[in-house]
Amino acid sequence: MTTKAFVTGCTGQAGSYLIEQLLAKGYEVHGIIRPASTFTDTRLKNIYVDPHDKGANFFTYYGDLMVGGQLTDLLYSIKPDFVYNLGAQSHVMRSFEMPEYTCDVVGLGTLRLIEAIRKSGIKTRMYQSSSSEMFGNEPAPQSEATPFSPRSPYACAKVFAHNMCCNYREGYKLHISCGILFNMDSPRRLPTAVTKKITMAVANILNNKQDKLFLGNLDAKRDWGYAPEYTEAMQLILEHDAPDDFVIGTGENHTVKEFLDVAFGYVGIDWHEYVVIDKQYLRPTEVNNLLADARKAEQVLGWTPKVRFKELVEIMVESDIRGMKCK
Ligand code: G4F
Repeated sequence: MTTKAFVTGCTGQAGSYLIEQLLAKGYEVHGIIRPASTFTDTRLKNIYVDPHDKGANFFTYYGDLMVGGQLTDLLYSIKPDFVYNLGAQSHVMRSFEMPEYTCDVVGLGTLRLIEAIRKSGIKTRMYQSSSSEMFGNEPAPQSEATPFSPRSPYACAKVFAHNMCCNYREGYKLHISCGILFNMDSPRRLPTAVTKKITMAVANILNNKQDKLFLGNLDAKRDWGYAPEYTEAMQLILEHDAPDDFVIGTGENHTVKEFLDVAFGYVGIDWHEYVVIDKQYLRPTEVNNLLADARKAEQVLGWTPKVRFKELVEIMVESDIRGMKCK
C-alpha cells in the first residue's frame, strides 16, 4: 500500500522541501493551493507532474484553510496516512497589519483542519507547525517546558492553534504532534523575511541594482537553521509513535547585525554603507532573543542540525548571486 500525505501550505518554503522529500521516499502526496490570480507554485515547478501521467504521485487541489467543509471532503476521499499543516499567513509584521485575517488562517484554519480530521473519521497522524514566536520574550533558551507569551497577532494565533491541537490530542485521542520550529531559512525563503531580504540585497548591490537596504530592528536575536533539515525533523516527529511536541532549532543564535556581517562580509563589502533604519519595519512588540533548546528532539528522535549559521548565510548569498547571473 502506498503511503499518502496531505499537505497544507505546499507552495511555501517548507512545503516544497517536505514534498520533495516525501516523493523521494515513495509517498503519494496531495496538497492544497490557495486560489490566486497569479501563479503561486513556482517552488513546486521541479516536482509538478501531470495527474494524467501513469504513475503520477503528486496531486494538487485549489483549497483554503478558511473553508472547513472542503477540507473534510478532501480528507475523507484521500484518506491520508499523514497530514502536515504548514499553511499560514506566516509574516509576523504583516500580522499586525492584518490581525483578523492572520488569526482566521493560522488559528481557526488549524481548528478547521483538526475538526475535518475528527468529522471525516479517518485514521491519520497530523503534524502541526507551531512556532518559536509563541515564546515571546521568555528567557532563552526555550524548550518544550517554556511557557508561551505571544507578542504578535501571528504568535497569538499560533498559540491558539497549538492549544487546540493539544486539546484534540487529549480529548479525542487524535494523533497530533506539534513541531515548535525556530526560524528556518534557505534560498527558497520568502523575500520579505529579513534573511532573504539581506541576501538578495547583497546580490543586487554587487550588480549595481540597489544602493540602500532599509531595515528595522538589528538587535533581535534569532536561531536560524536550514529549512530542508527542519522538514526532515517534521517527518521524524510524525513517525514517532506517541504524539508529542518537539522544539526544533540549532541551539545557536545571532543578531540581525551578525547576519549582515556574514552576508556582506562574504563578498567583501561593508553593510554600514548601505543599511538605513526605517521605522516602518519596527514592530509594535518585538521578540528579542530566541534560542532553541532542542535536546528532546535529539534524544527522542535522533535529530540534529548539520548546517550552521555561517554556512546557511553563505548558501543563501551564493544562491542569490548565482540567480542574478542567470538573469
Ligand atoms: O525574518 P523575520 O520577519 O522573522 P520572524 O519575525 O523571526 O518570524 C519568522 O520565524 C518564525 C519562527 O520563529 C516563524 F514562525 C515566522 O513565520 C517567520 O518565519 O524577522 C526576524 C527579525 C525580527 O526581529 C525583525 O524585527 O528581524 C527583524 N527585522 C529587522 N529588519 C526585520 C527587518 N524583519 C523583516 N521581516 N524585515 C525587515 O526589514
